[in-house]
Amino acid sequence: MPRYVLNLLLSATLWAAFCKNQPKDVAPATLNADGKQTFAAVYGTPVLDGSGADDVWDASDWQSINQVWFGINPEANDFSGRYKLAWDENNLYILAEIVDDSLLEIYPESAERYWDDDCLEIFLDEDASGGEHQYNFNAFAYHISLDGQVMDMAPDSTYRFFNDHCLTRLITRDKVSTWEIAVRIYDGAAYEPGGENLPKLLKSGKKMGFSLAYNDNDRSPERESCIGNTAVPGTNKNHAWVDAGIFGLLELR
Ligand SMILES: [Ca+2]
Ligand SMILES: [Ca+2]
Ligand SMILES: [Ca+2]
Ligand SMILES: [Ca+2]
Repeated sequence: MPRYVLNLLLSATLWAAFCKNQPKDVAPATLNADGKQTFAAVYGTPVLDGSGADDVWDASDWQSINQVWFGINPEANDFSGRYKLAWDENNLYILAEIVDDSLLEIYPESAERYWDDDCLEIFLDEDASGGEHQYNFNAFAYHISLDGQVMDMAPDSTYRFFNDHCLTRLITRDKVSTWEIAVRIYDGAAYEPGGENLPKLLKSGKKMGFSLAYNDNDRSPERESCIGNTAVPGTNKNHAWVDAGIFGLLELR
């Protein structure tokens, strides 16, 4: 059997292992010939107000956040999530709708253990190179806290704020939080911490490595689950924070 058919079968099997929080009105996952999950962002500029009432969001399909990367497989009222993607010349835009029964921030104003607070994680590999990115900028792993702070690890293995990379408006009504985020895209190979880094101008047809996840903590010092948008093969699924090779492939349409 050709390798790409095996890859497709493997990915389809992984994808079938949905967690319990599969929303009903999301588009099915699409895979390319290498078995890599693919995503598309539509062109347009939303008003960044924490509401999805924008023409560009009407033109974009919901995608699911339903792959258990770490911890428990949550019930739908504990966690469920879906998102849309858009872009213009200046930003990638993410609209994420997250159901979480308890919003928790136990490490406020701290860059320590930020992944154990409720937070959205955006993984971006600007040149889709894949590869290791734990202590370099080959790819960014932005952890966005409930108060909009953005954290990732720097080459000196400390945690740093990257608040100017992602601008977030978050509105929570009852148990539903709507995150509307503008993400600036940087050339990781040229990125200097504290330097004069200019975001890239984006064009139609550009491809980037991309994944999205939510860390859910409701009641304890540690998160109970991390749920991603990308099917990860193997037993260690909590690997996006180290390996850009498991990201999906995003195309700007
Ligand atoms: Ca909006
Ligand atoms: Ca929860
Ligand atoms: Ca890269
Ligand atoms: Ca929570």
